[in-house]
Amino acid sequence: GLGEHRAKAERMYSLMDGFLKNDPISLQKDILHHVEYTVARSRFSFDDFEAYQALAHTVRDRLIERWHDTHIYFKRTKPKRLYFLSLEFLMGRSLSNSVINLGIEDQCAEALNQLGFEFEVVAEQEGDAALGNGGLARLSACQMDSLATLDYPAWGYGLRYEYGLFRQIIVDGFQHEKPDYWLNFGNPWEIERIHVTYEVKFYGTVEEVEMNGEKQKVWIPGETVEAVAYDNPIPGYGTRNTINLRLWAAKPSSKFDLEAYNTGDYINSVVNRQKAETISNVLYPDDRSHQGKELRLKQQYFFVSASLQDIMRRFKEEHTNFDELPEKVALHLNDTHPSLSIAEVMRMLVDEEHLGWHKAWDIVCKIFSFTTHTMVTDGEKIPVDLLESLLPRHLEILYEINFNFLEELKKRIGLDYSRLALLSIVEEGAMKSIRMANLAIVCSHTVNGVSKLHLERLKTKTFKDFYGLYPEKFQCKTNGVTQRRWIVVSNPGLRDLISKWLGTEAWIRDADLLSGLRDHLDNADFHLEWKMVKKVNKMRLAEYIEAFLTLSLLQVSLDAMFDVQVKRIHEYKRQLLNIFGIIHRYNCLKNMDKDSRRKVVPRVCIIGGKAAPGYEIAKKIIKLCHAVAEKINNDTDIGDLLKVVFIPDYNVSVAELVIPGADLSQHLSTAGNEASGTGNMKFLMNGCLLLATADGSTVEIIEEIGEDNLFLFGAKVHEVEKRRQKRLSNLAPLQPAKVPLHFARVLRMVRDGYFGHKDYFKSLCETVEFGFGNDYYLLTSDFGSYLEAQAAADKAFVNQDKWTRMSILSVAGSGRFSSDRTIQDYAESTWKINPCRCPL
Ligand code: Z16
Repeated sequence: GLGEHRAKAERMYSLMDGFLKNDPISLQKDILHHVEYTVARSRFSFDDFEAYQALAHTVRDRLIERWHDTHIYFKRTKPKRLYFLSLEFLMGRSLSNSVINLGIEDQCAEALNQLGFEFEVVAEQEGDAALGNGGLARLSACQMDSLATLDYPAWGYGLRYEYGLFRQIIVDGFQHEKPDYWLNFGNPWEIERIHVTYEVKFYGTVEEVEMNGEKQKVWIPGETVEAVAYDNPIPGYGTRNTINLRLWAAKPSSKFDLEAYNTGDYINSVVNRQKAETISNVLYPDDRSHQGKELRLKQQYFFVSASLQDIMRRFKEEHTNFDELPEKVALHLNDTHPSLSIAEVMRMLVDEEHLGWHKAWDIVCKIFSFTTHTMVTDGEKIPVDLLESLLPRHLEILYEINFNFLEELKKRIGLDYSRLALLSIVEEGAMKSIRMANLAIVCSHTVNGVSKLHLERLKTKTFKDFYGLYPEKFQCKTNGVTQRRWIVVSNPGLRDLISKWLGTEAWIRDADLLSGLRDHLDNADFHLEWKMVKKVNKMRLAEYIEAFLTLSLLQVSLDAMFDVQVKRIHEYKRQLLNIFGIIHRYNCLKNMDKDSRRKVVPRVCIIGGKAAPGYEIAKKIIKLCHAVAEKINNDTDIGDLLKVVFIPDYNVSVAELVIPGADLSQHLSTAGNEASGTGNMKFLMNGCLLLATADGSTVEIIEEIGEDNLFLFGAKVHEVEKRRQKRLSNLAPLQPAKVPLHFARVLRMVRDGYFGHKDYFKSLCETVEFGFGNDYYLLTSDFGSYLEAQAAADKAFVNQDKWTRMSILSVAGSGRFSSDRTIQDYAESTWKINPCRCPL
């Protein structure tokens, strides 16, 4: 009975001796314990990596305690929960972030010190968790940090890819891809839940059966795979709350290939079991193109099915009536990738729970919300052929959803078939397919854009027709990044400086307080300390560059302006504009006399980023970058005045090093192409000035810091369309006089082989030439304005006082770009969830 239960609990408690302690001595004991019993090394001899492992396990134990308390508390209070569904999470490293959010960084550092280790060195041992491509995936990671910190009862769901995003190796200036087997050295940050498993089914047929006198569809699947849960605790800052990121791995089911066993083909059936594991094997490295591959569809459904079984099981443990689902469950679709969830929830409610279609549809339309991350209309599509064989029942459900939708639509807009065809979830034609965005929009109660400009484009272009139908669905939730990782973890010097001058650390939970830095804008001591912090970060970055590029014995001067462009390589992000600008700068330097050269601001131009393996033009951009670097860096006539560096294998932990060390950062997308951009926010938070177009979230950064506080250039969104049309209506190639002279010269140098590899660069040059690529991204017409912005940056850098003021004002204006603001907005206006703070 109850008494017995209490006695047992008390006995357990006395055995546990309360919670784990966080003083340096206790931490030290735990570290040594893990050295001996987890890592199985001698406590008298272990290296930095083993120290990392032992410390990671020590921290993990503390995370588990809080994780448990949080989930017991959630279970008891039964709040409405948010389920954040995303196929990608770019978590990076966990040690520093966890230690900071747990508030035990000093104690850990001291514990390690006494054992003869240094925290920074130990933390460097950790590899990145890179289960995502770029902005979208890192955004998910920042948002998990904010959800935990703001005490929201949220779960993240994702896939535990065995191979994350490929590692980029540069050989002779060319990108090569190497697999990222991140689990090789173990992963202390996950908890394997061997008992949390679900069967996920594929293929087979749909049959109609009689049930209680009614006809009912049932899916007879042909293949079963098992999903195993791996839990990744996400600690909040300044709270005990620690939420869960649950990632699924595929394992062969005990039912797998039973047939072959029975027929005696033992060896082949064991070999075939491997097929199941390949589902969660590898992350697709294309950040925008959708290829309609079966394995990708399998991944999506595997993820959706396992997550929804888990979510429904939890709901049914706490509630009995599906009418309560919308009050207790919010499902968020991070882009279209998980939108098969819609068909899956319908299938569960109709086929398994036997709700009527309309009742089920009514519920489904109240639980989903959707964020889109793209400006383009040509979104994700799933070929009907693929669905028909892999998920036959889901295809039927999707057809029925579409049929009902179109019937409703006809009542509203009449028999306007061309409009109906545009809005339809099913695309007819040579390759009949399901338009995932249309599905997500029709069924979600909210469709979110990731910046004001993005939302505006969604309303007037991308989803114009849907906006006409459901204007109330369309909302803006401008992206943000977490200041915990992007200042506290990555820039400890700046963290201390900010806290000292604000007189509080409260900005770590409330980024709006950063505006208080404006009070010290004219303080000379503050300026001095500010410049010192940047200098130290530049030194760290310089060391890294020099260590990486030992072959060319590159040295970089700390007096130079560190100018950085790091992000995925894409034509629309215009790394090519940057390189052309560098070549132009080189030409100018070559034509200068000694006297003029003395007045030049030295530059270190740093470029980094991965190209999707199949994206030929992006790969040529990387090669061009190396070819230009080789020419310029080896020109003794140029010396320190200009250096070009390509940083290989750009990822989260490289970003943590590069961003704080940058003076200037470049965000060059042709206006109207970058949905938001989040790199700009990270640089802003680190006191780095922006050189940017008026695109995505930069427009809102300007609202916060003013046009004078960054280097703005290029065509505005409304001008881009006009220029494109003008360019196409020109029947003859642009007259040389009309192609800005400098641009023409730079282009000619690349085309004529000044940097070698003439044939290889031909198609790259053609993207910006008339009659071929037609310069779709308008490099030609933006080049002049780009050079002017660069000149303005040079001029500002000479006046270090002015530069420092701009830098301070950047950080002071970055508060709005905290993901805490984004998440609070989502919670209140989209998900309708409340904080649920676990008591101490
Ligand atoms: C991605 O990272 C983004 C969009 C997309 O369609 C696919 C991927 Cl993998 C990015 C956007 O390009 C970027 O502007 C935005 O800041 C980011 O998603 C987060 O919203």
